[in-house]
Order: sequence, then structure tokens, then C-alpha cells
Amino acid sequence: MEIATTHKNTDFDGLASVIAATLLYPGCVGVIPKMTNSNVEQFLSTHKTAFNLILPNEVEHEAVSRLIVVDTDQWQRLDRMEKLAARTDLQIDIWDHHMSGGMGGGGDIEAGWSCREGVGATVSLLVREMRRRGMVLSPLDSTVLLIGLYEDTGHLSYPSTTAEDARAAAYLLDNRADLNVAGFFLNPPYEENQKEVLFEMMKETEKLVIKGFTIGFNTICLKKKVGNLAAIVSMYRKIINVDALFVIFSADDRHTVIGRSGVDNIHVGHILAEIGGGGHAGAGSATVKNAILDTAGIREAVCRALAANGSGKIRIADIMSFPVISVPPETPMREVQAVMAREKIRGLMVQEGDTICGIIVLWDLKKVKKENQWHSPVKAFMARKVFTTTPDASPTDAAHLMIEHDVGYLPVVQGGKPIGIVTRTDILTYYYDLLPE
Ligand SMILES: [Mn+2]
Repeated sequence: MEIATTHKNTDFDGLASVIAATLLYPGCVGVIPKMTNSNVEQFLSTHKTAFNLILPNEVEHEAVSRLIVVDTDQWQRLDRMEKLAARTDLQIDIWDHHMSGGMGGGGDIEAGWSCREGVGATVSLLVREMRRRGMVLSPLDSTVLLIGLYEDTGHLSYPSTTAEDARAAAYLLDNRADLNVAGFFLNPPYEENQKEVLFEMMKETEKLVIKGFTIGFNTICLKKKVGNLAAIVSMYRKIINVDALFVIFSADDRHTVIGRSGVDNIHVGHILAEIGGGGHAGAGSATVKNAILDTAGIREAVCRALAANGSGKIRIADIMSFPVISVPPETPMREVQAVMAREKIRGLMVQEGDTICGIIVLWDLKKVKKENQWHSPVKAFMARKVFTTTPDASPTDAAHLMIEHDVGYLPVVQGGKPIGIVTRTDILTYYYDLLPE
């Protein structure tokens, strides 16, 4: 007998990957852990019989010849598979997209064969194999696979999404995946107790700055089971607009930490690995026994991991252009044009000593209509309203200023003195290459 299974607290990617495995391995039975996320539970309560699925307590361990593990590579995350962990004659296949431990996910399941790639959703790897085999899927199978794919990639929008995920989505849509059904399970309506948790978080959030990133912390005491906490944390991070948010949900003897990050430099999976958890760059979780760390200890460990994390935030000082080229306000326009041409720049600061009086850009030269205007001083043509930034600001802050005021040049000011200038090109170079020049 061949079985496919996935991690406890099963999400849609886990469920979809198990179902995909039952289709890829003839005769394979899917084993769904008893504890699943609430939207998976809702889905199963109406769709269970449509798939070849059983519960962990229905597995005859002695009869299992092959185990297919999807969306994890750790024994402890599987539900009631301890008997199989001890077996030496078992054939094990792994399909996973968690790459946090270097080549693999760093788990302890030793597979004879594995397919591990850092794609947005595990199910995309199984779908690629279906595509290679030219399999035709039923609309029902395509739909559940697409839900898993969309949930883990945020409808193909998370930064972890790859072209492989998009190709998988195209194939599932070709196979008539139903977006109405998908939409229903992907956006479960918020229930009363989820709103309570959200309001509880809003009452008090600790905000810290660590290595230039704003980090939010919350500790919530959970008195009863609340489903879909991860979605609430995700939404709340966006509401309070922090770079990363960590919420500790404390119960009697154990705490669950859910983390979400909106920036490249904070890998939540790596941070939470420090306290025995895991996950992706943008999303992760950890469960910690109170006997090992209390909520204050968890907060401290997460802060320590964040402080030790990578190179820190890119600042405007890293991407700005300098030295600043400037002209006095009385400079004739003819000369302004010559300076721009000579220095190959499209914007020039107009300065009186250290004081910025205005900015003149190539575009403004079009305002010169008559020949004699080329002798007029730059102060007659420059923009007098100048928006400035600081060397410690982030590229995102600068981009917001540029968008808000529709300006392309921001002098960088420190101690009342301009020390550089940041342009749209600098910002675009940063976002698209992520390599400051
Ligand atoms: Mn996954």
C-alpha cells in the first residue's frame, strides 16, 4: 500500500499536494492529519468523499510499502507516523518547497527520492509532473489543486511566486479549475472570534526598530480555539504597516508564534527556526512549550535573531548620487543647460551657500521659448518648492514622497546641508536590481 501525507494543521497547499500525489501514484491513498486549518476543514466537510482520503488512525502501518511526504520533511510535523519512522524497508518520496535549511528543508525524514525546489507552492511541483505526463484532470481535482497554489502564493502575488507556479495555474485553468469555488474557500468570511482577536491586537502593539526595520510584536492570550490566525496576522501587518510582525498566541502550556514579513531582508522562516519553527521568507510559525520559553523569552529570542539578521536595511545614503552639483540662483539658463550637458545629469540643485533655493530639471528648459530668455537667471525657471529626504530614509519612503508630490529629484539633507541627491533612476535601479550602484 502506498500512502501520501502532509503536515499537521494542514493548509490548502498540503491538502492539494496530497490529492495530487494520489493522482500521480496509482493506488495511492491520501492521509489527512486530524488537525487541519479551518478553511481546509470546511472544504473537506463537503468534498471528502470525492477524493481517496483517510485519517491517520485508519492507516495499517505494516501494510505501507511507500510513503509520499508532501509540503514538509519533518517526522514531528506528521500525524501518527512514528511507526513508519522506525522502518528501514520503507520507500520514501518527498515533494517540498521549503528550502530554509540550505539544499533541503533541513528536516529529518530521509527520502530515497525527492523533489525540492523553492517554488511558491509545493503543489506546483506535482502539477509540473502531471503536465509532463499529459494528464487530464477533472474540474474538481483542478480546483482543489488551484486553491492550494493560490493560497500559498497569494494568488501568484507573493514574492516567493515563480514562473513554475504560474505555469501550474495555467495548466489547472486549462483543466477547468473553478474560480468561483476557489474564491469561496480562499476568502473564508471572518467570524466573530477572529474579529475579537484582531481588535485585541489593535489595542496594543509594541513597535520596535531593529536594524532599521520596524517590527511589531503582540502577545494574545487565547482562551478558545480560533481558526485561521495566520490570515488575521497577515492582514494586521498590512493595517499597521510594519516591515515584520510577530504575534505570540499564548495558551496554557504552549505558545504559537506567527510571523509575517513584507520585506526581502527579513526571512521569517529563518528567524523562527531559532525557536524551533520554520516557514518561508514572508510567512512562518513556531510552537514553543512554556516550559522551554515563556512569552517574554520568545520575544527576546526573536529580537536577538532579528538583530543578528543579515546586512540590515538599505538606506538612501547607499543609493544616492553625490557630490551634489549645484549652481547659484543668478546663473543664466544658457549656463545651466551647459552644466547639465557636461555633467550628463538631468537635474540641478540651485543653492545659495548651503541653502537650497530650488531645483531645475531638463524638462524645465522647455519653458525657455525666446532666445533672450537663455540669459535670464535660473531662479526665474526653477521649482521653488523642494522636497527633501534624509540619508537614513528608506528607498520606499523616498518613492512615496516622489509619488505623492510628483517629483523626480529629492535632495538628501543632513544637518541642514545637502549631501546628495536621489533620483527616480536611483530608486528604480534599487527596486529592479536590488544592487545599489
Ligand atoms: Mn506549502
